[in-house]
Amino acid sequence: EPLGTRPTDKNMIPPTFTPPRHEPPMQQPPLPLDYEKRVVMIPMRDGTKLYTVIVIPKGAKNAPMLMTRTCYNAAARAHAARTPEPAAPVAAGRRPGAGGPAGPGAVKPPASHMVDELNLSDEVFVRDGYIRIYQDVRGKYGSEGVYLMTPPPVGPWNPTGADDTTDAYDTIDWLVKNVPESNGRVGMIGSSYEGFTVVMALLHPHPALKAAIPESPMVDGWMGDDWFQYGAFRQRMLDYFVSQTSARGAGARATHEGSDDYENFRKLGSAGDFARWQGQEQLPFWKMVENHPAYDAYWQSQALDKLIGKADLTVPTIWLQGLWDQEDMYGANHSYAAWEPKDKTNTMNILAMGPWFHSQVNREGKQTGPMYWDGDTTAWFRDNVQLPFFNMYLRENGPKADIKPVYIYNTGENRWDTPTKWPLSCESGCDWKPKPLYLGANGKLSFDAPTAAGKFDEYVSDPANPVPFLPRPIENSGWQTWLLHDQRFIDGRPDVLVYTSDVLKEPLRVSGVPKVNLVASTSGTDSDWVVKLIDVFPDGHTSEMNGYELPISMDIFRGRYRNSFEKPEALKSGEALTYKWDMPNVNHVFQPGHRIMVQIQSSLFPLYDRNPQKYVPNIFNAQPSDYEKATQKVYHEAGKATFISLPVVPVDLKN
Ligand code: PG9
Repeated sequence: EPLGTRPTDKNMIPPTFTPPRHEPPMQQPPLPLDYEKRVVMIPMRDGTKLYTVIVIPKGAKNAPMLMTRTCYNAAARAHAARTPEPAAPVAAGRRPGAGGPAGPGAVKPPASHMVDELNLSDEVFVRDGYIRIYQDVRGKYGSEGVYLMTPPPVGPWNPTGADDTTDAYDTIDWLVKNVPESNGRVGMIGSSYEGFTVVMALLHPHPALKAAIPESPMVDGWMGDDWFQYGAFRQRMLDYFVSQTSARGAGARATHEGSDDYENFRKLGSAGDFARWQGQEQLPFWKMVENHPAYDAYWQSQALDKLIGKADLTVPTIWLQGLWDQEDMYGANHSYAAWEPKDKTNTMNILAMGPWFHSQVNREGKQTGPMYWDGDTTAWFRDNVQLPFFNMYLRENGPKADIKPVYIYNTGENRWDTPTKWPLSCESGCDWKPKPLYLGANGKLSFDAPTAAGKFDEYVSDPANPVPFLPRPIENSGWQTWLLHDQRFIDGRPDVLVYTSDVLKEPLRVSGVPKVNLVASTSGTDSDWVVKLIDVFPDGHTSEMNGYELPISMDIFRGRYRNSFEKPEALKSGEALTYKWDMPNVNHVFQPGHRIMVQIQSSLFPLYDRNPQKYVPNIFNAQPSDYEKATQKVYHEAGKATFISLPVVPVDLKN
């Protein structure tokens, strides 16, 4: 009998079943284990069985269950087999994190303690006696069925009759009946794709699902999570299509010709050309993306924040994401906003935004890029928010916890703020109103609206020489923290406009969503616009941050979607047009001595595919001859003011 399985139930793995992953080898396991691992195939309503690993502390009784549904290999996720830690705090920096594809941990022998067998992010729950469950989504790794990546909910775009809502429901139903050590209460947690599966479960939750924490969930793949950003395509995600959908287990490694993706993508033309070169024509997911470049019914049908808005709020939920989340910056806060009107007691729908990159909540949180925080912000969050939150709802007569409606890190003052609602400053319904920060002549940025006529700045955007999002060569390093990268590497380029405020004499606090109002023209008929809000650190000090240009919010917008995300239109060449969009949330204090900077450019390459700047119906099929230089003008004149509406609040505001 393989270690970790106990075939005592008809739903346990039949003896003939060979899981595609290796179970931990039997060489000298450091017995005895203080936990038991059961691997079960849980039947769904359509007969498909899903591979599920249930890790139970020895002697557990009445224990809460915490589940993650994953596309990243449940066997490996439940077998991090971390090296036992020396004492904190030294240990914290050396611990491997969770929340991504399985690493080499998958072939290690089992750890003798459950706390070492599982991930860092599980530690608080293991120490508290939780049963931890990992399940492969249908069609991945040990689970039967067909894998559709982030499948739309059952409906016109998913006729299979099953989705991650029904699968979560059926799994929870099975768990409450078949895990006698449990108290019948289930929580769900997971980041990114695993966060997507949590959100799907919330659309029609099983009554035993008592609390949920979707972390950086992928919610709307077109508006701002993973695949597109306001219509600009994240072509570097093409590799993910290959790794996820080319095999049931770990997929193939996508081909790249050279070591610099800037060159790899530029050379091959459109993102479509690159995908075709990689052989993606064989992958159904790529075909869907290729055929749906705009925000049509396909994408709208799977915009989970819109569906959350229509669902009843019955499960207390913490919507969590990083303030520098380079992959899923959109989903959690929009889902929070969608449910907020239904949270009559202000206790059920909670927003948490830490000073983190994507999924950092499951790793160490003392530092993000160049920024050092006040202690380990992620350990603090897991100990002081996640655990008491789940304990309150997943234990019988769980201890009442003082969970705040909002946790948002103040990245300028290095502390958690816990206001009663979010945002603090907005056009309507907030205590404070935003203030426009205007571009002006001679690269000036100020709160004074421009009064002169005929003022603009111009640059030539050349698709043959796009603005890189990181210094070249662009490989994988730097990905997690690129959103915090010092923007000095770019601000001397002639195709990047830079506007800077005077040195601040007083601190300035911003707490909410900066909104772009860009007035610009292009000599082409389509264009991308990138706007960055930057905190410029003072120079001349003995600090690593001397003169650092720290982006605190940035976004790209594909011009053709100016009037409609669903029906793109060519831009009128040479006409000053207004582009409006919301930037990612900020909770920041620009300190005295700092300056505020805004940068504007027309590409962020090769993260996003190039806009040919000549309107073509589908940019995935743009031909080399469609890529044209364009002269871009950004206006800062009376009646054509470009500004960012900053969510300013009083600086002495407590929280
Ligand atoms: N951001 C990753 C992802 C989620 C969903 C779809 C595609 C990619 C992730 O970290 O899981």
